[in-house]
Amino acid sequence: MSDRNWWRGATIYQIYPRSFLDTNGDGVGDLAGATRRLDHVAALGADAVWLSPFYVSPMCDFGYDVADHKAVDPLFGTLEDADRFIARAHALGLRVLVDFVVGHVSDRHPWFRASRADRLNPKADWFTWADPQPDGGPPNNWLSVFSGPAWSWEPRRRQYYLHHFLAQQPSLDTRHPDVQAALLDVAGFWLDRGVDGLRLDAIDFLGHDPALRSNPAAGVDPGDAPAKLFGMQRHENDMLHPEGEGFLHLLRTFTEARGGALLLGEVSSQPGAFGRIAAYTGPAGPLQTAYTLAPMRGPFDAQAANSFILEAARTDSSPCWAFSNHDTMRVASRWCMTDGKVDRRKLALVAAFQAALRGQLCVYQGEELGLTEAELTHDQLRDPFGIAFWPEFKGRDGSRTPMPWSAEERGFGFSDAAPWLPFGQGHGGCAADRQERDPESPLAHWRALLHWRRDTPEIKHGSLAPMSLDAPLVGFERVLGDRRTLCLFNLSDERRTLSLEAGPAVILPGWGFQLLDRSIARPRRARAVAVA
Ligand code: TEU
Ligand code: CA
Repeated sequence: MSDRNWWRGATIYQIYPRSFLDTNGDGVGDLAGATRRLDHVAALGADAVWLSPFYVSPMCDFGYDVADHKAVDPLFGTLEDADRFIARAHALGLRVLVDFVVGHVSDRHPWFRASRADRLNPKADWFTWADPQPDGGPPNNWLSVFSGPAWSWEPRRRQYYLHHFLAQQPSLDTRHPDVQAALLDVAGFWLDRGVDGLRLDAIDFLGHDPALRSNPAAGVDPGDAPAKLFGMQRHENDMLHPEGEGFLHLLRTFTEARGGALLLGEVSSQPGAFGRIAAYTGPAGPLQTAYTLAPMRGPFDAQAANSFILEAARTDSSPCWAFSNHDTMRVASRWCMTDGKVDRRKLALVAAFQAALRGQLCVYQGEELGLTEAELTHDQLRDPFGIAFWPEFKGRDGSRTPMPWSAEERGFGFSDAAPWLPFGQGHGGCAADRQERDPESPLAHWRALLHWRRDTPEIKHGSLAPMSLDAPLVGFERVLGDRRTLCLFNLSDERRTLSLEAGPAVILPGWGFQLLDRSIARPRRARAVAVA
């Protein structure tokens, strides 16, 4: 495997720096803190780390509103701290991905300040500007993900500008050659500093209908509250336009010419997400891999698990599997509860399922500790998205609370000061140091899984053959040459027995699983029949 292919089958650990470790006592995690805890990430068995934004920002969207791509926000440290982070990661054998917010900038970014000044300046067309309707209203009905219209009025130009997210996050026109050049320059800046890849934010939003036609009304009622509001229309014209891929191809050509870099895309949960992953990451696609929030929107039952298995089996796609991140309810609370309590069997099963899939993995900080979604009161919320949709939807802060490192230490080893968000309920008891001493802990389990994945060629690099089992059992086989591992999961509380064509029956306790090395046992394909 050439060095350029290091990312195949890799586990990417996501650090949300604000909440990882605070080293200067201001209650906010920083780059020095992230560096100090990289040994935890390496010991876990990760291959790479993705750092969420740490650039200069007014923090309206906690760093996803970048005001200077080439400088570190003083809250997080300095450029030297970023260099030290990269050097330490490399010394530990970890690759580094930084977040690249390609679709928009902060309204305080010099690019937008220039663009909004008048209609004739050199950056006048770097963003999407449009005249008002005759009644003074916005040019069309497009909505912002973060509530309200996707258009805001700019009195200096007497025009509206497009923003798919906050009004403080004007959307760039990535079709504009000067914008493309400016973005490639940013990518080059970070590649020159030694980063190995870029996580590309919200790529489904890069292209829209050039004629700015309104979206048609939606006929269906989507499940969750934000989707309900955002989903009042079908996103036919404001996003998912093929033109959006143009810049991604340019970026790929650019990174390939510089020795290669991993491009990890973030795909929205709009219908057809896995088809888009295939388009982005297949043979003609611009990216090596991409994840979607789509699985995180639904339950984890046999039907859902089988649909993930089928997606992981596709040879025309290279998905990255993420079950938690800073945008969504933590997986422990979403999929792993029994009678209102975290069920360690479910935590272990979901982790094993994820770790056994074909593709790449994203593991979000705290997921390895089995942290639950924190319950916050309205006045504790910081996320503008949560504040806008309260109380139907509580936003993303519940997944962004600080890491508990030490059960005994003040501030659970995260900070001496009051943290920027409170700790989640019971998170002190989940502290990393306590789990270090517990061989049955989620941390111990994750470590074992990720090392197993790394050391088992068919799990890291093999193909995936789905098995057709009756619910509540699901399973698949991973195959590479004459190596094969059978991965079986029981998604129920009751013990199940499985008779395979060859070999003894397999017993799966309630919420149990088996990862069976069948390399030597037999040359033919297993056909399993479930027996209750
Ligand atoms: O997320 C894009 C995206 O579509 C999400 O905003 C999602 O719809 C939302 O979080 C609801 O769960 C990326 C980043 O991951 C997110 O943190 C940013 O807020 C967003 O882009 C804007 O940059
Ligand atoms: Ca700090």
